[in-house]
Amino acid sequence: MKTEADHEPRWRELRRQDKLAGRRLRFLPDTDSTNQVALELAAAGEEQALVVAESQRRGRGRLARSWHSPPGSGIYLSLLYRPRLAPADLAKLTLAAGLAVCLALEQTTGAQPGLKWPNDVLLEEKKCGGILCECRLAQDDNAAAVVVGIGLNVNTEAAQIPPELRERATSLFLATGRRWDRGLLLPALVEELDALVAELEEGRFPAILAAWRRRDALLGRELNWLTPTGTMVRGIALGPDAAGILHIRDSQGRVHEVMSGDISLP
Ligand code: BT5
Repeated sequence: MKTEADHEPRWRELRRQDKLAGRRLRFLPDTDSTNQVALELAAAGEEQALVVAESQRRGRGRLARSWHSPPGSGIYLSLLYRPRLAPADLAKLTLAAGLAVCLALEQTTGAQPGLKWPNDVLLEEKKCGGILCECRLAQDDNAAAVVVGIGLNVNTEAAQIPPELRERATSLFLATGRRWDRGLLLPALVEELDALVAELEEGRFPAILAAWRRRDALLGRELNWLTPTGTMVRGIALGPDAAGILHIRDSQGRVHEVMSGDISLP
């Protein structure tokens, strides 16, 4: 069996580094949640932060869900920004982060990931990554903070995926049949995300949306939307609109704006 030393020389180097992309890099062998650490740094007044963990005990997803974060195989990353964006732009930031993951994967591995609104990154129709954006309102002299959390299954083997997720989850290793150096992917992720956050601040969401839509794995497909009130709506995905909100058209031709709730393929 190949050891980490064989296939991840850059990752080992990175773990010893204290800087990446012009910021201090906090590399934690294990933590509850990198998003939690970044939010605490925001509360302590840090302007920006970059937190990476080898494993998480309580990696979190949206709506109190969890993110399975075993050691030695995934990237668990949180970036703290204080962007010049309105609170309503948070949905756009989630889409921008998903696109950043796709661009980083495409450039470093040649893989062709898809996106599932609002925050899933897919390989071969299965989830390999997820985004969780959390914010902290402006306080005292500090501008509002946004933490962008990214979880990505890189060298995860099937046995490391909990049985109940195996049908729906995959990793870069499982999809491409080879192992990847997370130390190559991580800088690419940070670089792409920084670039897209800057684009958002410049009001260039339309360009981000266009690139997102080219990777939309749901576009034109029939799906189920479980609304926040618990009703199921079946419709055709029309893609996200200029505000980042998904539209779906039901069989009566009615168009619904999906702001929250869960989307699944029938
Ligand atoms: C997400 O939530 O997909 C956001 C995941 C964000 C994780 C990162 S890791 C770094 C940072 N620090 C944190 O604490 N979090 C962020 P959501 O759309 O709610 O999806 C969660 C669902 O995905 C779970 O309920 C499972 O069904 C599935 N899931 C959990 N772990 C998975 C994994 N490793 N791979 C694929 N699917 C997973």
